[in-house]
Amino acid sequence: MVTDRPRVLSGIQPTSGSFHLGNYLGAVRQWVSLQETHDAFYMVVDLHAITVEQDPATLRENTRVSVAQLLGVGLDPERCTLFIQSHVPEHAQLGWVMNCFTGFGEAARMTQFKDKSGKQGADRTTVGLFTYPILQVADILLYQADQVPVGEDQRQHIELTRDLAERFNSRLGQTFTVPNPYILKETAKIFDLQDPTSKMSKSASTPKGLVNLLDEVKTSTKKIKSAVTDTGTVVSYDEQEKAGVSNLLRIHSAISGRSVPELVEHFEGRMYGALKTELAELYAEWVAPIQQRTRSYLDDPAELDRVLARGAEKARAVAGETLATAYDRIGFLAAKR
Ligand code: ATP
Ligand code: LTN
Repeated sequence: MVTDRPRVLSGIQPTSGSFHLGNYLGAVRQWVSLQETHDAFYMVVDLHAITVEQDPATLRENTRVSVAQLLGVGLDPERCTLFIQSHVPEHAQLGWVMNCFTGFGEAARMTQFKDKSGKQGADRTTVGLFTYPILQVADILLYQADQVPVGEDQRQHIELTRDLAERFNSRLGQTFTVPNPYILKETAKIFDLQDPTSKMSKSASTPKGLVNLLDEVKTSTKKIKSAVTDTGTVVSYDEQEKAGVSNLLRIHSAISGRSVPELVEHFEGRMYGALKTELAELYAEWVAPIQQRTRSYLDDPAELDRVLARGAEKARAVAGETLATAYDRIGFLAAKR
């Protein structure tokens, strides 16, 4: 499809049986709305997933569940291109090229690598985890993406993408679009419900503050109702002094569509319990149809395969063209058929 819409591209890892509320509000929700206005490419990044050890059967299952969930939350294969990263070999190919354009020190400054490798120790850290952001650069540049909808934690990787695109373009001629991050301030960082100073993450030390979209609704509503707040009583927005309450207000606002000031007024004279109970109810109502749609996609593997085959074909058409141009600029001798 030829379109003059700006292009967006993003990816999510199939490293868990369910996306969490941070993934959804920080990134995937924007994917759904951007498919209406942009030429949108979204992928499940299984090559990135193996930067930490994966059990093969679980990876395969989580990849399917990820695709089903993306459809379940509202991605429409008629409106966007949805595919699996490993179905498009150009990612690994351009990834190698980008490795050769990245300084070792430059890669070593990536904070997410430092955090993750620090947690797991040098012996358990793969070289793949080190070059992870460079593969992400290739993901983005292959599609000439104008914008990349992600959460705040990905900002540095998008900066790296910009730097490498500019470096390649200035050395070898205009080849890649220099992308911008698309990060919505209100939902850029959703915090853990038990530790509202840390981002909600599947690798948190305890799952108590993590809301997984596919968990039993009762489990999640319980977590919301026991979210950590503070010793005050007045529902108001203050990221420093009331991190927990502010996080709940932001989540409420994103799901209900009501602004934070409006919610503060709505809860005037009521205590934190009222906010938690209302949010738990709101969440339950919102997530039920998502779970149901996800399940129905999982029950139809043939349809899922069709969506992915079409997605890979559309993605390869774009990625192949960019890779050919990049190879030519680099000076690789063209393979004659
Ligand atoms: P996690 O921290 O749970 O391991 P991740 O960032 O390593 O997640 P993905 O699951 O692939 O990896 O993340 C997908 C998207 O979700 C990214 O755009 C990321 O920025 C976003 N995201 C992850 N956690 C949050 C959060 N707590 N708040 C906002 N956005 C988030
Ligand atoms: N590192 C990202 C996932 C990712 C991505 C991408 C995001 C891989 N490739 C390309 C945007 C564009 C993360 O969310 N952890």
